[in-house]
Amino acid sequence: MKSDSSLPSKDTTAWGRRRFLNTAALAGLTMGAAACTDKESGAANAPAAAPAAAPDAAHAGTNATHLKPGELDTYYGLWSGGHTGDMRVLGLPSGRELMRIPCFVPDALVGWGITNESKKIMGTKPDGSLRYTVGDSHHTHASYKDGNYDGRYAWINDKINARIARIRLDYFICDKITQLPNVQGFHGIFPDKADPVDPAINYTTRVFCGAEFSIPLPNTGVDDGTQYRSMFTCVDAESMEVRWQVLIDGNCDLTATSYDGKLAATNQYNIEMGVTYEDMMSSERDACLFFNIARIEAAVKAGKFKTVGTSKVPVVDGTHEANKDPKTALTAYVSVPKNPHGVNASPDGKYFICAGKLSPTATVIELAKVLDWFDGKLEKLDAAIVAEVEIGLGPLHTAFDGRGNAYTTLFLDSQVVKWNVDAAIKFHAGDKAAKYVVDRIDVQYQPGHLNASQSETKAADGKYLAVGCKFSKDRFLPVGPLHAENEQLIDISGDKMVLLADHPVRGEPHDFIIFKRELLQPKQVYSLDEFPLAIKDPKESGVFRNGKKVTVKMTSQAPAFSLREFKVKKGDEVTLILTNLDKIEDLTHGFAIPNHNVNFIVNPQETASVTFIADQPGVFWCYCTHFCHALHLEMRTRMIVEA
Ligand code: RUQ
Ligand code: CUA
Ligand code: CA
Repeated sequence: MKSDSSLPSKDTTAWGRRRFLNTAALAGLTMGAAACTDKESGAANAPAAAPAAAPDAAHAGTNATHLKPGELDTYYGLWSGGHTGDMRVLGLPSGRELMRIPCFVPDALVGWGITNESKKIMGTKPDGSLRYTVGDSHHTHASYKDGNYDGRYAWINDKINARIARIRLDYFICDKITQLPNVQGFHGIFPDKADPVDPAINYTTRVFCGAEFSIPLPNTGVDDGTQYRSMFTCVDAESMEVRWQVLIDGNCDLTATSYDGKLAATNQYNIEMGVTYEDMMSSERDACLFFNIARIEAAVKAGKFKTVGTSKVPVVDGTHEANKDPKTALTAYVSVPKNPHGVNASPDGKYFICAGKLSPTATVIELAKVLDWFDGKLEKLDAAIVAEVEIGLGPLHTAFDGRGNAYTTLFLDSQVVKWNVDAAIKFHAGDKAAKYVVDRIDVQYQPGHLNASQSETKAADGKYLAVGCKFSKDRFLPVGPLHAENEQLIDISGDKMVLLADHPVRGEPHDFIIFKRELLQPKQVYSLDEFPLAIKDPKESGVFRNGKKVTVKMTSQAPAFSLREFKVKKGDEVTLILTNLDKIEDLTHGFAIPNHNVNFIVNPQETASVTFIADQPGVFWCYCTHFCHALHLEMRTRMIVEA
């Protein structure tokens, strides 16, 4: 990586960058077009790459992203936090980060992984310590009603430990985490948008999870590469329990769901089930694998399942071999060029679009035709492919504007390409005059995910597009070897895309969603009744001993804790319960105990508890860590540990 040096270089022409990545980053990967690809495509006769232009005042407005002091954003963005295992909340179009909601990894601000309540959600070992302290979140999606976000929940994945976390969008907190059994590399995640059978259920009740890695099942230490499998998992949106799993061929990458609730899909690489790198690339085409949700649930109900290992979760057989008869098939393997990436549902409800990654194409699959195949009305499943067109090098993910256009990231070209889905279908059908590529814009650099405002809802509004660029190189002040990633904002309201802003983000967010702020009604003060341990009156405060176990009950009201001091004995197991009785919005207190690894906050009307061993005699000033009052520094209490 020498050529792209550590110094902010001026020598960063688009061609230089592309050559660099084409030769270095994917060295050894073939970029040839796969079979069944439309060649002399609209890509060739498309408009040349637009320069990263200054905002076009006509439809962008020079200050579109600059809010005046006190002005509020019009969109929420929910960003995956990557390695920090949290969900980040952004305001758009400003791009300001408003909140981080910890899920998979401890967080020192709120005491996530410190309080008993958060540890219970995160999961602990028998000795009470956290089961996991690392995470790798990629994808975040929210619950639906009537094809739009309903503001109840969002979900986020942890790839490392196959965990799915749920966020309550009323309080912006993680309230449940479930570890999926018998899978590794849990990657794609998508809630359903309706029930496949009951039309009254027009909202999310399931979340689908794709596992990327194949493993021996059960994974008991016997290594036989021919026996590796992965699974597609359904989690109940309310209980967060695993409902069922489907045994499949290939590795799941991303996940998409239809608006009618009937179909879910995962795009797959490694349909050939290779274990080594070369084997994973051996076949010309992989698959977009469709799941017939109603049939799978009927099979589970009828007892046509097995279980794997110690898990009780029903597992149905979705392998290619077992699902050749469309009339009974639970799954359908629609072919796509090999090693594809993202699959995205168009907001008109008609198509799933798979990006080619190694193939310079996007594949458009018509959902009605997939359903026809399941009904025995379509002879060849691949006839559901209504377009497979060239769009540029390294296509990864697709977003939509609600006006019939798709926007796909081109990792190798460092561009976003805007293309028209209907025109692509016409071109594929033989109308070679159909110009489906509408516009291209350079982004900085190597984009992965992108998403447009309301893109994955029926209310796609075609205003803003955010692009998660994996490399930022020269776009920010140099800060050593680790570079920020560059989340860029693009105005897509006009014919031509207009780059509006760069935003540095800590690695590595991957995916995100953007939606209108009216769709959320967050609460800013808790209710005491949400917490079973709440201390509702300062008079209930005190030290309560039961052998070596001591419970300390305390309340906070600015600028004081209800106890000026409390006494315990060396060796006691102390559980400290703190209720914040302040009712005023924004009046958060913190509680830190020196030398005991304790620090957490309590928001207005919140109760939290910690348990620790008072293992050293002495006086310890427990102090409020959250600036709350003119006398915040005086807001303290003493823990006296008697020898
Ligand atoms: S993946 S950069 Cu983890 Cu979402 Cu496509
Ligand atoms: Cu309470 Cu600072
Ligand atoms: Ca492959």
